[in-house]
Amino acid sequence: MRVDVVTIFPEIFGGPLDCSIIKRVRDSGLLDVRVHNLRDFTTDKHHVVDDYPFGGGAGMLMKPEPWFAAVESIREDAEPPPHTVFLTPQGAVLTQAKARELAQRPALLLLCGRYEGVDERVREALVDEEISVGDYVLTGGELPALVLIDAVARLLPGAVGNEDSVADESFSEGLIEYPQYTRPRSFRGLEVPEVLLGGHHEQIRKWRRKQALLRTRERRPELFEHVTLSEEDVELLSEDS
Ligand code: 9D3
Repeated sequence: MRVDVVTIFPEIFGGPLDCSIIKRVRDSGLLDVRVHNLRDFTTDKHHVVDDYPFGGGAGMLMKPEPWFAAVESIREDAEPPPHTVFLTPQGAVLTQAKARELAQRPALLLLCGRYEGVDERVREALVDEEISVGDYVLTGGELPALVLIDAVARLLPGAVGNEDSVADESFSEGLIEYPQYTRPRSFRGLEVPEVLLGGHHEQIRKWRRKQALLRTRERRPELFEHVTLSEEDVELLSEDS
């Protein structure tokens, strides 16, 4: 997958994209990320990207011309034509389903806003889809773009370690995780649940499923509402304790 990013803070992207799984996916050639500085597409001496809002109001807006120049330049160069996503608090909240959908695209173009927002004509003319990462206020679209890249990169077919964990995810879809333990089995008087030590795989599977169901009901009732319970699930939930 090819991902182009447009931002006034390209330096934000260096660290996160150069570590861990994303780094590996990039090195393997499955993911090609190119970060572009919006200021490189200005034509004035001071590389100005913002201006006052018509009609007044607090703060500055991003001017349309550099966005049009950047997107048009990237589209000329990018093959195939990228699906263009604007990261904005007004967008639909990113979900795992959306990440899966975006991971199918051969090319994405991510636009990161700053200031109070972007001239509306940028969305109208250049943007296919608007995405938010949640209902809290950030300072711009750069961290959301990194979140999106991270969520998508690990789903790319062939991404290292992809197969097992991604399959596991569709199985536990809509549930939060069961409790997990590693060695030592006793630590400061805190014990690992007996069932996990016995190697009885069917019992372990049922215990984990039950824990995931109980935890989801308790901690994420809005997720639990959407879970389709199997006969076994109903039975697990009706057990004592
Ligand atoms: C406090 C400013 N707000 C006034 C109504 C509007 C506003 C403009 C720009 C709020 C945040 C931002 C910067 N944020 C993003 O560009 C952003 C974002 C976010 O803040 N939260 C979650 N997802 C995203 S995606 C892009």
